[in-house]
Amino acid sequence: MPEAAANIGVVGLAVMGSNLARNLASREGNTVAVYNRSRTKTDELIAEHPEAGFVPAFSYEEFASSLSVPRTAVIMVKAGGPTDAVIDELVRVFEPGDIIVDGGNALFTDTIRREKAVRDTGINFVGMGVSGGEEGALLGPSLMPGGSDESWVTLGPILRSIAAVAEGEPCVTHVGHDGAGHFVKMVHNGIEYADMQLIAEAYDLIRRGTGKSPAEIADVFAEWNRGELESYLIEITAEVLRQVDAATGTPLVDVILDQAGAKGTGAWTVQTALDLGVPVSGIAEATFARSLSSHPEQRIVSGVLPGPAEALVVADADAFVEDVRLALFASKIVAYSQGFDEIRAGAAQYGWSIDLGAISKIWRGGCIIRAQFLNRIADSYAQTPDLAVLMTAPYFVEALGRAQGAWRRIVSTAADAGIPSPAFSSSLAYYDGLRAKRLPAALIQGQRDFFGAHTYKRIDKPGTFHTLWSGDRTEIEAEDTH
Ligand code: NBP
Repeated sequence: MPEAAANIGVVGLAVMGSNLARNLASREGNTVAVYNRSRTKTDELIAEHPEAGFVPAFSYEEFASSLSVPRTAVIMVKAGGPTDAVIDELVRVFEPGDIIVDGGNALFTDTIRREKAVRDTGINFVGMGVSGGEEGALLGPSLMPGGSDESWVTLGPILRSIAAVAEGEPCVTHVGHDGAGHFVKMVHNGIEYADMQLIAEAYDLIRRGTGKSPAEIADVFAEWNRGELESYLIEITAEVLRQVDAATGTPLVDVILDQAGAKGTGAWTVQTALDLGVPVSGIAEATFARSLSSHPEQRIVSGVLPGPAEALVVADADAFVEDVRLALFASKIVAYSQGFDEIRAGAAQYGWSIDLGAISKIWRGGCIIRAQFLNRIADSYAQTPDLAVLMTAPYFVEALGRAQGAWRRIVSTAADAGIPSPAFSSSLAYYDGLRAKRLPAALIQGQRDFFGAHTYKRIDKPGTFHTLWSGDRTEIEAEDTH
């Protein structure tokens, strides 16, 4: 094996790593070193893709010596302990100035911890979100690298060359320092959970309300994909609904067990939002809806709990479908708005300078939530970079104004018919919460002060107050505790 023959390396050659390595190798000027813990995967990759000109390594020492300096390696192994194990090995064989990129689905706080630990060695550590699944890794993913400015100088040109391209622009940007990239990838996945749940609720309502078959609903989604809802998820939904099960001849969707899996990034998004105090109710409901679906031992009560006697039958199917479309669009705006709010709050908390418009642009290609309306988000941040609530941008205000009547009809129809629509209804509740001039939070403050002397503020004068509520006192007393 020639010494220092490769300009970039990949560690971890399962589906994501091998595809990313092939993507890198297909770009002009790249020679890619590859290493996997167990030798078989390396041997298979080399045998199956001679055109890639990979430089195989069978030890970390060999991997390091096959890379030109500064060395750059992308780790694509199972997140958690395996990532730490690989980082330890690379730190052992790399030198100051080299770059280690973790492209796995790491929790951003792990990335912050790892970056801090590796920094002391003089090696650059970059946590990078990678979206688009195996096909994206091969043909062009959306990439969300964090890490230092110094590492971006080296990584930028390489990552731009392998990323997806949307409207002539590569879907990669330097998101911010240390864990910023993985934070943004986490929120991307949270939005993905919400988007998928909303689409599933739309399908369920149309099916139960109109009696259309999955294939007919596939046509509806295909039609929607030609308008403002155009997106990868709507497109693949049509394909999933059209699929017929070869064994039974029935729509495949009807033979798939209705228990949704999850790998945890939705839960991370919600847990982090709770810590930051950011309401991401649409994402939370989508995550909980998967939990509810996957508890068969609880769902056995379905025949026990009473519900409406009549099944839903809508009088005008076309009008109902159009209402569902508008409800879906409005709820989707809420999901993205909540996600962007979380990124803004995370950036403030962790000291990252994140360009929200740039994030919306790099999500336009390669990733699962790619959608036409990300352009409208980019436009909104271009017009008002410090937009406090995304959906108050003029485009979204107009769209929500157009949709809100239908949205309300759909949520109330679903409730009347006993059809669960947690993401539709929580999105609407969030929307109305933001609209409300006055919230019943005032009563909650009163309750808190009553049982815990937690104090409250008044609308008519500054200060913090506590009322002596009980005992033999009949009057309400407020005292300024300042
Ligand atoms: P997996 O997540 O299934 O991980 C398998 C790889 O990890 C193999 O190469 C395995 O080596 C290696 N590995 C393990 Br397990 N423990 C190791 C250790 N202690 N030391 C060294 N290597 C170890 O692979 P994947 O599905 O290709 O995903 C790779 C990463 O990309 C993950 O973090 C994943 O979350 C992330 N990701 C996945 C997707 C997707 O759509 N699948 C999208 C975006 C990001 P072995 O062959 O020796 O067992």
